[in-house]
Amino acid sequence: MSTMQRRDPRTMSIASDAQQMIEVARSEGIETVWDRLEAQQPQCGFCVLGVSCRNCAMGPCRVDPFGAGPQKGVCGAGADVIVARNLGRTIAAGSSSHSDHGRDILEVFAATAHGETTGYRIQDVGKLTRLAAELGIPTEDRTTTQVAVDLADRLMDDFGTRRASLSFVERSPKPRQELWDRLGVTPRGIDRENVEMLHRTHMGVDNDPVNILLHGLRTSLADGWGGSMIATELSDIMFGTPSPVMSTVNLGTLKPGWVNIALHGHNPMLSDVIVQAAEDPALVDRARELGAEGINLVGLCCTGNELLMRRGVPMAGNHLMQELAIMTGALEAMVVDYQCIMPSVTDVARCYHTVVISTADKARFPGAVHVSFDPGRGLEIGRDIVSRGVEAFANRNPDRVRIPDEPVEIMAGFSVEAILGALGGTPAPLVEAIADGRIRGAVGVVGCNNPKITQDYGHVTLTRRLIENDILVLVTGCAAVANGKAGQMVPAAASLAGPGLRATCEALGIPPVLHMGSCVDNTRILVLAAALADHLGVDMSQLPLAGAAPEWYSEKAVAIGAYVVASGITTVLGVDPPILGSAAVTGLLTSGLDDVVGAKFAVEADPEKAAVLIRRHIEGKRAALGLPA
Ligand code: CUV
Ligand code: SF4
Repeated sequence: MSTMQRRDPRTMSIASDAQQMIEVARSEGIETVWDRLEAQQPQCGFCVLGVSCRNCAMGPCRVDPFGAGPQKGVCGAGADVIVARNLGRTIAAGSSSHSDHGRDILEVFAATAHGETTGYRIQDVGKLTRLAAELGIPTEDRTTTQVAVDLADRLMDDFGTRRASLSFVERSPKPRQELWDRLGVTPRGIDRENVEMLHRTHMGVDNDPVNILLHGLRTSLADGWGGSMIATELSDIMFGTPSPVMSTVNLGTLKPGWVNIALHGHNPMLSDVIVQAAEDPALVDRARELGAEGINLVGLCCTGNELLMRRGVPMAGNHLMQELAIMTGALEAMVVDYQCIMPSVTDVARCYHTVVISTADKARFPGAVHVSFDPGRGLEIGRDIVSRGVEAFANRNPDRVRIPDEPVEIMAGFSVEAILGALGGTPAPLVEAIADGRIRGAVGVVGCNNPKITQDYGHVTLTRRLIENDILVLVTGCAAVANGKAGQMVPAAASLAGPGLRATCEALGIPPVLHMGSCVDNTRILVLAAALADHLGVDMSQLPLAGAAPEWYSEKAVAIGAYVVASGITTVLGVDPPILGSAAVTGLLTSGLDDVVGAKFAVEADPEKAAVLIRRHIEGKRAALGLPA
């Protein structure tokens, strides 16, 4: 830890709440993610390049990237196969994570349709009806329940292998569907593609790196146009389709005299009933009895994004804030579901009065209290969890409470429905603004924090440079939280944008950086891109669009990047993926793919340079469409 003690917190995060809490961690001697990254140095050079394999017990094997040592694993696999297999498995892990989340939502939706849950209902009947009609499910003269049961059945099928393609693939522009068919990458079943990837990457199955990578695209498409999209759409139906809402963000959302409960992870199905439970007068009374002013719920990571988008619940922070949030000494409970929850949170919580409450049977945390989620008793479980948070308030040590900073305002809630609604129900005004050059294009800035990058610097800098140059920015996940903390997500932030984007935002009263939700909600960006392409009668790859994941860390982010590129949108990564040990794989992803799917990956760690690269890409797409320079 010694070198960490000397590192300037301003090189670790640009967010002042994080910088202050890093000092607190040091003074208290509590280890953080940054300390552990330091302790791992130097990280394995073989793994960094992707040329290590432990897929079988003849290994583990490594290929010498300098050519002197072995060039093949024991089975005979060279660097290209090893790198491609590793990447394929990473995509499958990310895609499986999103899709399993989607299935969990679908199961609760199905149980709700059958009247077997408490605390759940169909909130957006209009969206249910639209979705059913889209999928050819009869809606006339039928009850909401009947339609919901059929919709659930239909989407359950998407997880298996009963049809030639997934339900939502038809939402993509026709030329894109035809391209996927020609390439043989149209996803068939959500589970199937993931399982097939595990099969292909077993020793001695798919030994052609290009063939593996094509299936990698298919696997990712089963996430983007499958599992994740199901998660988004059904969450909207059950919890409400987001519409613009004002809230606040950063650790200042924790309130000194209140019971503070943070909801962390990714799945809204339990957190949504917890929000209902926190309004229970009996629990609020109990909090007051213990001397608190009330119950304050805040979000972390993507569960937080789900709640912020739909209910305006304040957002305590993104990925790298999870340990620091506990160190405020003001957090009674951290309720976790799954994904991106560091195992270290229970270690940090042990130093405070914070109770960590795990809720998913598939995601257990030694040291946490486990309250098993059961949608049949949703509300009751929600109350139990909130009550544990309330009771923990009695153990709070007021002398250890250090809440840094005042919260910053943020506007969220930009579902596709909300964006089209603001535009008068059609993408036409946005397409016109892009066509005449007031808005040059749009970029999805998405993904995580990674301690290898100064926290939020990549997200905030890239976004700032893009909006300054009249490029509309759509954000999800931790990128959204980063931009929110930096004050770039309120309508007044239009003044940071170039003249064309600024005028458009001011006319509509919206920020130049639109919060579109959690990581599964990147599918909203796909749906919007498809709507723009259809309106212009072109493919998505022809639009002046790009994706960026400046601070990505997770396998899910790799799956997202892959489906975005496979959908025709070039994507810039801020952290090297472990592929550089294979010239063939690197060449395909960063150049060859352009000829195959009309998009590719680029890697650029410096967000200033990434902004230039993206602007050039967007101007190139505009020129090809004959739009004014
Ligand atoms: Ni899903 S995947 S760190 S919380 S965005 Fe945040 Fe978002 Fe990455 Fe995780
Ligand atoms: Fe080594 Fe081949 Fe086994 Fe991988 S699959 S561990 S390269 S023998």
